[in-house]
Amino acid sequence: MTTRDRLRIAMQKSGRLTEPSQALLAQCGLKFRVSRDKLFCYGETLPVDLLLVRDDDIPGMIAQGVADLGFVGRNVLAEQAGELARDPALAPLAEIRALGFGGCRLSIAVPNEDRYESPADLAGQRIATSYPNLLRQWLAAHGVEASVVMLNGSVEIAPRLGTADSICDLVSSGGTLAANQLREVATILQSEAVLAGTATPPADARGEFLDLLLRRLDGVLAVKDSKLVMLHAPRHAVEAIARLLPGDARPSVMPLEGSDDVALQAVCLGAVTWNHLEAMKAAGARSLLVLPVEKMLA
Ligand code: PRT
Ligand code: ZN
Repeated sequence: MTTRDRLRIAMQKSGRLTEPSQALLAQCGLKFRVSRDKLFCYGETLPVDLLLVRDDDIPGMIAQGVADLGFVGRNVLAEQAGELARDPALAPLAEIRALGFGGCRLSIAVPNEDRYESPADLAGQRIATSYPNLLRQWLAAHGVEASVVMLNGSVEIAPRLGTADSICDLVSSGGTLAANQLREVATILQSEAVLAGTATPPADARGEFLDLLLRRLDGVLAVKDSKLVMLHAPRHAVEAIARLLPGDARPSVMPLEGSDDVALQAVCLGAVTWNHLEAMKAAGARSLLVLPVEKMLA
């Protein structure tokens, strides 16, 4: 077991997850000094440092103890975790938190003109993918025998090149599939960015920093889609207005001096739309304000 007195988080050096991962850490109050080679960031506000690497290397680095945590797509973690777990010298991995960005799905897609009614239609096909383990698991679970063609990139052109019959790849908008005349027929995994770590947290000082980081992360994630709604209203209208707040919000009500009106405020989960505001106004609310919420400590 490695021991260190600073926590190390691996994250993607440059890619889709880089900016949102860094923004999340900034919201948790972490600031970093970037090394000259831009591969290491020294934590200035907490003993938490960053390693900037390729996303594919992150699960292995955590399993080897080079990093304690990582921001990585669930697709990458799930693809590698099983294989890494077979090596007794490596620490088993776990998804510690889902982070709510980098959303996508790992799906099977077939040429538009091909018939597909059930997984059995893939029997005997060559399926191109960068996720051979997840694909094989899914095929086995559906009792389908097909051959898996491992490709590291440009998976979606394989059917047109004739190197595969169908594919299994990440999809978000679906634009890339459509541009390649492919149609999504089955989803293997719903993915998003996750905080990955070891199944057992470090037993030394890093465990404390991990707890602190998780408390802050939870405070940020809990209010990520929340808004603070503030308004004035006659006391008798409060109940009706409270029912119109989105997301089962529990408002605080404060008397306004020298008047029968009250001030109401509530943290609402989910979108607060113009329709919500107009309905509350019709119920007697005035001076409505909607503000973003940055962090919360219960
Ligand atoms: O260099 P490095 O190895 O670190 O980066 P990378 O090129 O392997 O990863 P990167 O930055 O492309 O993706 C990092 C992670 O972002 C992935 O592991 C996923 O968890 C997540 N993610 C979210 C996606 C997408 N959305 C996505 N759309 N990863 C890839 N794509 C691809 C998709 O396969 C398609 O080819 O983007 C293309 C556009 O998708 P559509 O459906 O919107 O057209
Ligand atoms: Zn990668």
